[in-house]
Amino acid sequence: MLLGLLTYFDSSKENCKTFLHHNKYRRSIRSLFDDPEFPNQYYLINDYMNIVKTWQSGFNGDGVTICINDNGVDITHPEFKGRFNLNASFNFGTNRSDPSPDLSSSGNKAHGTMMAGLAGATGGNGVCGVGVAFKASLSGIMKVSKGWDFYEATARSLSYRNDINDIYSNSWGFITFYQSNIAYMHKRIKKALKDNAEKGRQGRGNIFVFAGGNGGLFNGTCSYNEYTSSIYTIGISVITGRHTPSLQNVKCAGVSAVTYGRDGLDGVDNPEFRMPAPGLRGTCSFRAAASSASAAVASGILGLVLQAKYVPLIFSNLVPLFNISTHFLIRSLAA
Ligand SMILES: [Ca+2]
Repeated sequence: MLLGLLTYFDSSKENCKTFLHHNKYRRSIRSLFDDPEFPNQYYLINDYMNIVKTWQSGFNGDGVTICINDNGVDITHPEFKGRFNLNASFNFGTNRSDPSPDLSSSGNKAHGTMMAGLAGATGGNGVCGVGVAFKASLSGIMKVSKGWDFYEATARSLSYRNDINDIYSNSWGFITFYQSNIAYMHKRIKKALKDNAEKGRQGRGNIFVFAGGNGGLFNGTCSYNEYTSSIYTIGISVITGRHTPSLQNVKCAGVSAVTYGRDGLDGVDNPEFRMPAPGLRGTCSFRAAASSASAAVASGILGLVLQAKYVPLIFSNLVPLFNISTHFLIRSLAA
């Protein structure tokens, strides 16, 4: 680091000025919110995804509803106060609208809560960090539970209140042989995605974001993942704070974009690459990682873009490739 700085300052006076200007800019960004972990949210602070500039243009997700289709969301967390829409939420475990996980038993139940925070945690409340679309409405689906046919429940989860939910954020997938993320999609689920991408949101089309998968260490591919590769979904992979692909990344043509995230192999305490997000019972967690996290960040970005209804933004913010999924995305955004 020191060597890097010396080299930088040694190059020219102009570079030195640029460096100081850049530092001043970053300090000004860090003062935007009083949330204690905001200064550590490198993927927001570094502004490579243009998120801060988009905020400063007046876009924060207001008026957009992002549905976290996951293992439930702890709606009592202060990061969601006043912005959680139970009318657009459903719990397949209880058949009620409250998607909060059952905290009376053990298990990893914070996943959906963290994803909701990455997409839309409140900014400026002095708690934990800031979500990308920090004024979006949030909803949650407790996805699948006992008593439901998996395919039926998944199809319903991707359709629930498609008149209110604009974006369905899906940070889940399948780990199969050789971590290849092979995922068969039942025809009922295919129909739900097609119908909603074409006709949901009063005919403007719902947006479906899916995590690319985390089998990269095992040479996994998402080519056989019908969820990521569907023409009706936006598949998201992850790059790290080192500006390199996560070692967990899977690759395939179905991936529409990457966002900054955290490599799951990095320690949760590494302050350089933290992704603070609400945990259960009012806590602040640093465990969010890999393509789950990047998909949630992408859902937040799409929340900003949907509010802006400014299609060219997506090319600088999110989508480097034009493929048929992007066609449906642009159609939804422009409607
Ligand atoms: Ca906060």
